[in-house]
Amino acid sequence: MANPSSKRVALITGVTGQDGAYLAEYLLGLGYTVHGVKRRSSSFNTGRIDHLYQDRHAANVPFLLHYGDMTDATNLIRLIQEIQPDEIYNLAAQSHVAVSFESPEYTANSDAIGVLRLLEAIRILGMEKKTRFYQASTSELYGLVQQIPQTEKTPFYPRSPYAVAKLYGYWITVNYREAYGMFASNGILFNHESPIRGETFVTRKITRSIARIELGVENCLYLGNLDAKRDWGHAKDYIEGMHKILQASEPDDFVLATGETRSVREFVEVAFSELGRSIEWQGQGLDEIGIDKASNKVVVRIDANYFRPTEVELLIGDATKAREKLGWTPKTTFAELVKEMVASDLAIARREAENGKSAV
Ligand code: NDP
Ligand code: GDR
Repeated sequence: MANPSSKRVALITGVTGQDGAYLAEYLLGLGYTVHGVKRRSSSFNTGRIDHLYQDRHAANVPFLLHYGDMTDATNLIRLIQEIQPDEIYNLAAQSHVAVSFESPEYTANSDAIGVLRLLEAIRILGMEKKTRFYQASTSELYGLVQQIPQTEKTPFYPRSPYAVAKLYGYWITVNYREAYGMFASNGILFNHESPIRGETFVTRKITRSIARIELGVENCLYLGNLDAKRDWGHAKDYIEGMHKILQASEPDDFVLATGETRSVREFVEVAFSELGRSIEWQGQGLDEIGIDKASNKVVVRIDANYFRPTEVELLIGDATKAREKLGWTPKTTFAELVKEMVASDLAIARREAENGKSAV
């Protein structure tokens, strides 16, 4: 399966996720041959990339999927040997912070040791000089606020098993770069969202739920910490940054962020305002409620289960280095992001209502 033409070959782990889907589409548009690693699942898990898939029996198919798992070194070594990628984008991870408190060992296995498995595979196969490696690092590394805005030089203080696992991933990438001269880079990406964001991350949870409230198929949105602040950008902008990181003249680590921060509470308000609704907050702590002023109905409540044992309260990134060295800047504004997500979830909720799928 070695590269039959001069086309560049990329391997994406986590291709079925939000970023993997956008990145695969972007690289195909640039003329790459793209190989994606997907996990075996008992039900279809390729909904985000089905539109990219072509019959693999046709000649020169540019997009190919392979079964694989970050916890299986033999599988990763074999895939890299067969595919001979010029670029590897390691996006696969148990990426949910709250879930990492429930499954800490699995999270460490996939998100920390998984990175090592890929780097070792490159080394074992003697591909250190051929293959460029991108590691999906995260603003969760900053955790407990040390300084704002956060830059590549800000000290890390991870606050979840997910972030601790990603800390290992970050440093093992740096170490392999320094020890073996590999082109291995970290993108320290702040939160990025889109209409295909996983439904349990807070932005998508909000836009999906308020669309269903609008159609009367759901009554109330249940949330945890409304005061956490995040630097939210659009995933499509961020995957372009990933690609730029691997095209740089030298391997390095880069923050990608918008430089603006907003609370979960503000996200809720802006999302509801897209539907012409205005929210009034009453009460405090676990008893706080959000009331839709027009209907006087309670549309937001607090559920203690959505609080985390340790929280990351404030993230705001400074992407100056990426702007200056890579020419990367985010294009989508916060208002445009929320508008797009609400519109998309409204369309989905309408389709589900028409098909009778959206019982409360
Ligand atoms: P998603 O959760 O949408 O996608 C994660 C992908 O990883 C999915 O394709 C998932 O497969 C796959 N995966 C999970 N575990 C394994 C495993 N053991 N073996 C193989 N594949 C696995 O995440 P995003 O697209 O949002 O994020 C991409 C990467 O970037 C992640 O590493 C995340 O931690 C990181 N990141 C994300 C940010 C964001 O705001 N989105 C910010 C900073 C970093 P399946 O579809 O089968 O579940
Ligand atoms: P995060 O994203 O933890 O930043 O990790 P998430 O959307 O899950 O949480 C953001 C903030 O919202 C608060 N919150 C809730 N979160 C969820 N999921 N559900 C709720 O009901 C809820 N209520 C309040 C959270 O406490 C938190 O403060 C994401 C992931 O994509 C990671 O993989 C990535 O590394 C980071 O972004 C950057």
